[in-house]
Formats: sequence, structure tokens, C-alpha cells
Amino acid sequence: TPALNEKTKFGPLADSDRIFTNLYGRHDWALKGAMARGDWYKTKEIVEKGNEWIINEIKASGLRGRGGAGFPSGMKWSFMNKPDDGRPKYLVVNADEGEPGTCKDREIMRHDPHKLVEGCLIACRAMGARAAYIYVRGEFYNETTNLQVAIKEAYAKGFLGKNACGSGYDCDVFVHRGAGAYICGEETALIESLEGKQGKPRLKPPFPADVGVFGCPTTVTNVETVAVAPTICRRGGEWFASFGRPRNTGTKLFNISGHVNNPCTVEEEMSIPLKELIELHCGGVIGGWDNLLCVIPGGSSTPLIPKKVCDDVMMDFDALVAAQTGLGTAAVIVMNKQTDVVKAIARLATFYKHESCGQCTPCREGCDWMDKMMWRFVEGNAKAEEIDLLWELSKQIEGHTICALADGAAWPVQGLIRHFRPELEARFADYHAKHGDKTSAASQ
Ligand code: L3W
Ligand code: SF4
Repeated sequence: TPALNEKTKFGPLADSDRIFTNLYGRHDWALKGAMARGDWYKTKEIVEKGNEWIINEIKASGLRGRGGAGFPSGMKWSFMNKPDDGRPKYLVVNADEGEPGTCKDREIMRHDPHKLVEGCLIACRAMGARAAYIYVRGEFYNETTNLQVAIKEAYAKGFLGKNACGSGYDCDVFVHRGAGAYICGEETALIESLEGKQGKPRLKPPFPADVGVFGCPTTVTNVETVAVAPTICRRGGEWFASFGRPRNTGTKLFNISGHVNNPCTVEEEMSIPLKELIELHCGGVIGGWDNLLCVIPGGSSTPLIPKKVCDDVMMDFDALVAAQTGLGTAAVIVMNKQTDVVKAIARLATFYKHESCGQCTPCREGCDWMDKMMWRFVEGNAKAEEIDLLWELSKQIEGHTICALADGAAWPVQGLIRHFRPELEARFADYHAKHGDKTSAASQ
């Protein structure tokens, strides 16, 4: 373990407190290895305890959705506990991990698929669902294969299917592969896609808990959220809640990429300081902490934060919202001072423009305009007042569309303007000094 700096409050999470013990590929991901690590242990008893007991443990754990929104999981699962109206209920696991920088669910399916499969049974029991669909990103071919093997093993042992684990509860799990569209990670687009239609988001309400897949009550939830449920039920909600701080509890997978010496996916305690996360597990920033420029803390949709914020910020929902960003998927993208941050954000603008499904005018047209402006900003061929124009454009997009893709497109641009306005202005001045009196208008 590397030496910790004096600000350290946390230290590394003990191996005995890790849920994902196989993440680093040290063991057998198949059933034998999984059972040796504690998966499928006393699952029958958990399922027999019933929906209220499971939901109460999840509520006690303080678990919040790990897909980006951080919605309280116990509450979300309890939305399914309505009087039976004859419609079947479904669990849909969102494994369409497309958020740039994010690869935690991929690691779970690759190295710990049984945690997800067991989690499906427990979550289904909690919601009264008899079937779970795992919607996997199309590019995750090998992960889908592992998952399918794990499901097959679970059926062969009687852990799934009729009378799952001998509990008297019938439950099936199916895998469905996506076809590589980012928007299909949005829950209602995912539902449309699962139904065989184009992945275009639906208006909410009605929420999927009322009208979901095939018109039936559905909970769409992230891989990590489902995969931690068995351990929470075995060790108790209070155990999980003992990590982190109120409203921000538990352990959490973090993906750290970009300019660090050792990019990795690691499980840590929620609320760990960002600096400590990077120094403990990634061998620090390339060129040292003082060479840090900024960090995108939660996948590409979350606005960047500059070094002075990174110095002290904790990695949790509330701390990052207070820092005008978000925990998102906890995919930390580190940029050091050798980065052209304007170009990095322009690259993201192109991504969102490409992935917009085109239903909403502010998203379809706005993402295109943001992309055009951002690439002119990269060149420097713009006027200082256009920074305010871009800000205004991003505000016209944010909150005015069917789904959160458009917000996710607007926020990175806003983060850049919020923290790097002087750099943008200097870039424009430099461009005009080199190219004489040409203005941006001439290049449009
Ligand atoms: C019933 C109500 N259900 C809310 C449910 C709702 C959903 C969940 C959270 O966006 C964010 C987005 C991305 N009755 C309900 C209700 N629900 N009120 O609760 O809903 P919501 O609308 O807060 O969020 P969302 O639509 O799930 C997700 C951000 O995540 N993000 C995305 C990352 C991408 C990935 C990936 O690639 N895996 O996760 C990153 O920041 O911007 O803000 O289930 O139905 N009254
Ligand atoms: Fe489609 Fe964008 Fe509207 Fe979402 S916000 S529904 S991606 S056009």
C-alpha cells in the first residue's frame, strides 16, 4: 500500500469489506469460484424472507442507484409493490454501459457475473417480478458470453427457473444484446429497444414502474445496483450503511482513466476524497498532483472540476453536487496540464451530437450547434462574446427535452465555460493575433 498523505481519512477499503472480490481477475468467475467467494450462499433464505424484508434491507442500506441518477433504490423497488392488477411485473437490468469513461458494469459481467445473476433473483423477489431481462451493450460480446454461462450454470443447479433455489419462487433471467446506441442506456429507450422498436425515449410520466416493458410495471436498474443486493441482504443493510456518510452510503466501484499512472477500476468507500482515490489506487497523476488540470468526476455527462476543487472534494453524490457537478457513474476522467481541455470537451460535444436520437428540437439542433461552436473554439476562431452565446445555447437545451441526454450534452460545455473562460478568451486573442482581423463570422 502506498504511503498516505496527512489529509487521509479513509485508507484503502479492507479486502473483507469488498463486495466485488474477483474484479481483478484473480479467481474463477464461473460458478465454482463464485460460490467459493460466497455467492449463492443462503439465497433460499433471503428469497423466502420475502419482498418487504428485502426492500427494508435495501432501504436500511441507503443504496442509491449506481447508473447515474442516484435515486434511492429501496424506494424505487417499493414502487412495484402495488395491488396485483393482472399484469406481470418485470425487472430490467441496464447493462448498456455507454457513458464515456465508464466500464464498471463491464468488469462485473466479466469477472463477477454470478453476483448479477443472484442479484436478479433477489431483486425480482423484492418486486414480485417473475422475469428479469439483462439488456447488455452490443459491444460487450465476451461479457455477454460470461453472463450467459453464469445463467446456464445457475439454471443447472436449480438456482433459477421454477422453484428457484428451492424457495418456492419461480424466476427466469434472460439476456438481450443491444446494438450499440448510447441512447438505449436511457431507461425508456431501452424498453423500446427491448420491445423490438427504435431506441427512442418515451415521455415520463408514466414511469416504467407504472407502464414499462410490454406495458407492464417494470423497474429498470443498473448492473452494479442489482449486483450489490445479495451482499447487502447477507451482511445487512446497516453494514452497507456503515460506509461513506448519510445519504451517500456504501462501497462503490470507481473507474479512473486518463492521465494517471495506473488507470483502474476499484471498489472503494463512498465519500473517499478524490485525491486519495487517485493516489491510493492509480499511482497518482502523471507529472504529479500539481500537474493536474481538471477532472470529469462521473462520466462524460458530469461537468469538469478544476484542480482547486479536486484538492478537497469527496467522491459522493452530495459533495459533487455542491461542486456543481455530479457523481454520475463514478467514472473519473483525469486530465493533466498537457491536455487541450477545449478539444476534449469538443470531442464530447461531437459524441452527443452523434448519439442524439433527434426527437426533440433543442437536443437535435442544439447539440449540432454546440458541436460546431466548440470546434471553432478549438481553433480559436471566435469572439469573446460567443462564449456567452454558447452558454445561453446550453441553457436553452438543458431541461427542455424528453430525456437527460441533452442535459448530459449541455453540462460538459457549461463546466468548461464555468472554469476555463479566461483560457478560452486567451485562445481567441491568440488566434486573432496570428491571423489578423478575421472574425468568426467569416468562417461560418
Ligand atoms: C416512479 C417516480 N419512478 C424517478 C425512477 C425513474 C428512474 C430513476 C431515476 O437518468 C442520469 C441522467 C444522466 N415514480 C419516479 C420514478 N423514478 N421518479 O427513478 O430517474 P431520473 O429521472 O432521476 O434519472 P434517469 O432518467 O435514470 C440517469 C446520468 O444518469 N448519467 C448517465 C450515465 C449513463 C450510464 C451508463 O452508460 N451506464 O448510466 C451520468 O451522469 O445524465 O441524469 O428509473 O424511472 N415518481
Ligand atoms: Fe432524443 Fe435528445 Fe430528446 Fe433524448 S433529449 S429524446 S436523445 S432528442
